[in-house]
Amino acid sequence: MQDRDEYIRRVLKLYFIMGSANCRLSPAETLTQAINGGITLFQFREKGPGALTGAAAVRLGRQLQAVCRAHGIPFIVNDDIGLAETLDADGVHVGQEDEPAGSIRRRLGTDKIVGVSAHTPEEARQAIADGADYLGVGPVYPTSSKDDARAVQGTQVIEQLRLSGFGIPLVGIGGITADNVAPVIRAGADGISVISAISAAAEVKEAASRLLNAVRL
Ligand code: 3NM
Repeated sequence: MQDRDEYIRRVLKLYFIMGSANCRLSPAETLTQAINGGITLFQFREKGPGALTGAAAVRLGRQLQAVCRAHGIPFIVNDDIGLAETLDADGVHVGQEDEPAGSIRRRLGTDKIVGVSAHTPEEARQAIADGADYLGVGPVYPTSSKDDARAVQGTQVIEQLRLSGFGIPLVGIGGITADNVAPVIRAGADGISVISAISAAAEVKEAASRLLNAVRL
C-alpha cells in the first residue's frame, strides 16, 4: 500500500488531461510534446464541442495510449469505464455524478488506478472507502475548460482535507498555471492536474516543462 501510494504520488506531479476539443495542434502531437516537457500522467477526456464518440473516440484513445506506452506514461480514461475496459487503460477518473468508485473498483480489479473528484471531507471519505487511489480537488481557480465546474474554492478544501488527516494522494485542478501553482502544493497537494495550461500553450513542451519546475519548487 505504501509503495502504491508512493507510485501514485509520483505520477500525480504533473497530470495532463486532454481531448481533441482542447488542442491547438493534433492530439497526438500535443501529447508527444507534453510528454517531452515532463508530464507524469495522462488522462484522455474526450468532451466538449465536436468531441468524438463511438469508434472514432476508441481510435483516438488507442493512438494516444500508444504514445503514452512508448514513453512509459500511464494512460487514464475520464468517466467512460467501458472505454477504459475496451482500451485496457491503466485506470479511470470519475466525478461524483458517475458510477460509484466501489463498483468501478470491482469491475476493473485492484491493479488499475481509480481517481475520484472530491469537494468535501465526506466525499473524500466515501472515495477512500470505495478504494480510490487518489482524489482530484477543484476547481482551485476559475476555469473555462469545464462547463459544469463547481464554485471556485481556492486551496481551502485541499488544506481542510490535509488538516483533518487525509493522507491520500491528491491533485489540485482548475485554472492552474505555472504562476499560481505554488499555493496548491503548499496547501498539501502532491501535484497538479491541468488542461489548458499545456494544451492551449503556444509552446506545449516548454509549458509542460515550466509547470513541472514550478511543482518541484
Ligand atoms: N475538473 P484547466 S476543473 C476537468 O474542478 C476539470 O473537478 C475540474 O482545466 C474540477 O486546467 C477541470 O484548463 C478543468 O482549468 C481543468
